[in-house]
Amino acid sequence: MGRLVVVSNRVADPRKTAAGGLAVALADVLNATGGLWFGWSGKVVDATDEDEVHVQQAGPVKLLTVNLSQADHDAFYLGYSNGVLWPVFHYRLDLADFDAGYIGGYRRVNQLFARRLLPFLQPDDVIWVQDYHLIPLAAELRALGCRQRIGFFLHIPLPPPLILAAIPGHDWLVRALFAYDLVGFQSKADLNHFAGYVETEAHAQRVEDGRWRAFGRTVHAGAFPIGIDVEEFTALTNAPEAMEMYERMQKEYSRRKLLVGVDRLDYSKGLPQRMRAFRELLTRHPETRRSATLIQIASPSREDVGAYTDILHELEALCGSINGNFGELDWMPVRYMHRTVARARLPGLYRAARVALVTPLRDGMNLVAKEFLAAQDPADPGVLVLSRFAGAAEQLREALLVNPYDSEGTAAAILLALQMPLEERRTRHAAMMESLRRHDVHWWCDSFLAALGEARAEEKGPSWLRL
Ligand code: GDG
Repeated sequence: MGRLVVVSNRVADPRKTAAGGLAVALADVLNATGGLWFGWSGKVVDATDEDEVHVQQAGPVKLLTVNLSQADHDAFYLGYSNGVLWPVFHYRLDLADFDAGYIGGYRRVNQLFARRLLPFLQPDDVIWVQDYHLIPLAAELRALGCRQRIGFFLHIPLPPPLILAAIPGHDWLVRALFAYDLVGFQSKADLNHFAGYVETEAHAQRVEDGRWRAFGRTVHAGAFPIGIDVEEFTALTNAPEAMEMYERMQKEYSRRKLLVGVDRLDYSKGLPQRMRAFRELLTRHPETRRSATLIQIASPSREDVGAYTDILHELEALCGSINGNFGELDWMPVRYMHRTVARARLPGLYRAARVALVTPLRDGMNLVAKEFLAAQDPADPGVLVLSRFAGAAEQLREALLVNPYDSEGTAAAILLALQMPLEERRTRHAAMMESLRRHDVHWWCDSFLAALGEARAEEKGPSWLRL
């Protein structure tokens, strides 16, 4: 294949494993093709140097970044991406801020990305655009004459048609997807929502399985559930920093069973609901009181978005009240930390836990669930309690699947997890590991790029260019 050009909101150096997930996944193919990675530098500056593209060489890979002006950052990043698309795509219309000014900034930054990237492109490049910040990027590139293959992957869920239709300008957004050759989703549910929307709202024709025709274009769409690099994560688990963390946790909690939750502090992750389920467990099953401790890491995230401050306060109040009501001088039920744990130590924490609570209200995939499984000792593995609303639940059927809105049901599943016999833990873990290995992050990357290599959107006319 030609050179791979990745475009995402933020850029990571694929040589640094601390960058995690996506960077590790893309490193091989970026290195092999001498690729480019283009995105925002993370810097907000005066409008004057917006035209610059910063070029950094990372081995054979070029990292290209642009700065954003304050106004663009506020409208594009805080406003439209995280104030409209993130909440609505996670089914939270109540949290969306449909300020009419945001969409202009969103479009402006996508145009700016297209104009800045264009001079670096070669005719046989394959362009892979990542996530909701950049939905109209292909259409903006096409408007500038770009004819390369362009694929798009949505890391977050796509909501059902009627929820999507609540966004002013939803038709514009979906039309923009038809400028891609291939659109990838995390799950079959998301793909079905796409099909439902384009067939009802845009009167698209399903040409054959996996292809839809509308706006004079035929686009390919499919589900490509993202995975983790199982080998890399196993190596991280066996490295000294993680082992040391594991041993410290084992010693500290030798008399109790450890439950763990690791999430970005985000309202989609269901943290207050999780705390209520844990409180339900302690209330209904007093025998769990001194024998279980929940460690909840809530790593800081998007703190300049209002809804995130609300969730922080709600979570702090719940943890405080659980500890106040149930705590003893020598036992605190919840250890809550609003801090980031070093990536090298995370697997040690996962491995020391008997139970992981991964209970988002909605999640594209959820990689924490997969990392927890990969960090376990197969001879004595912990149990995954997983929300049925995480994309990962389509694959990890042997987890204890819960409805996070149902605190009684979730509490019952946590109890089952705490009491699960060794043999059953092993069987469930082994089955899920097989799925994790089969569909790891390299499979995700290879299968998307192979499908993109075969997908070529047919064009009937230039009407789709008019966004
Ligand atoms: C989006 C979608 C989809 C978390 N806390 C710490 C920490 N993390 C790491 C985890 C994991 C990553 O962050 C979180 O990934 P998730 O998949 O759970 O969730 P999002 O950040 O919301 O990601 C999601 C994903 O994109 C990929 O497509 O699965 O559905 O929402 O890797 O380990 N890492 C460190 N310290 C922490 O405190 N080092």
